[in-house]
Amino acid sequence: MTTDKIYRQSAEDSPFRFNDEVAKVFPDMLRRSIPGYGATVEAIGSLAARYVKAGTRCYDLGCSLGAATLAMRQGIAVPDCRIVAMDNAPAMVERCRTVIAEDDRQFAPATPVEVLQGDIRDLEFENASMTVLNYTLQFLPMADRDALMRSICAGLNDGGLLLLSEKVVDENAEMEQLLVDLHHEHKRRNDYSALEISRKRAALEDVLIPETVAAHRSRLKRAGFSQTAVWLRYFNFVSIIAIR
Ligand code: GEK
Repeated sequence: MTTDKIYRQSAEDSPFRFNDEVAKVFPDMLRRSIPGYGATVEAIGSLAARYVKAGTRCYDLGCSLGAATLAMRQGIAVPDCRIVAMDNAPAMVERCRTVIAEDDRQFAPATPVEVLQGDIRDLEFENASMTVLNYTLQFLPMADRDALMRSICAGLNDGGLLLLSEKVVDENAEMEQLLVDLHHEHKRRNDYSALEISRKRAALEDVLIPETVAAHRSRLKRAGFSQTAVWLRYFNFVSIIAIR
């Protein structure tokens, strides 16, 4: 795994982009930056084993290098399924295709994966039993989030599952400050310097727009999901399951 050193030297203050430099170090970046990321990927496998139905599709939206896709593929216990993985960053898609091809070669898994380059806002969802938005919705303009969620819900079969993970913001300013501090302390323990942490924070400003847990849950309800639950929370990182 290549170590993420992007903000060690970077003097420029350009906004964060999912480019080749980021794609190269991405597994290390997520592992050291998102508390609970590994637990989330593991749960995606367990949920796939429970929720994916024979003859249906699964979607991994903002798939990056395909970590959630691989977890779903390993978890699926029924025949005739297909996973559609999409990302709009060419550097991510290129590497993701290599990762999936290597998995195909080594394990010859039963479930095919199609890796598409494109915007998830343009994707048409159908006959889905499981959809994953693992830390992706937060990068979409606020105005587009409701429509995407409605179309994801409409494309799920009854009883189908959405897993939504997001960085969130707390309603209470004091609690929010504490959670941000704890997250930064976590990053310090994972060998990011204070300068790297503050540079990355500035680069993500206006790129990653977090919402409250309540806002996410009410959007899910508006979109047509019948039940939602927060199954994981680690500082200001949350993972929610929603059933259509
Ligand atoms: C994982 N899910 O490892 N259309 C398609 N892709 C998009 C869009 C869009 N409109 N906006 C952003 N992306 C992954 C991690 S990373 C999370 C997801 C993070 C893509 C973007 O290119 C990037 O690859 C991904 O969403 C977000 O489980 O970096 O914090």
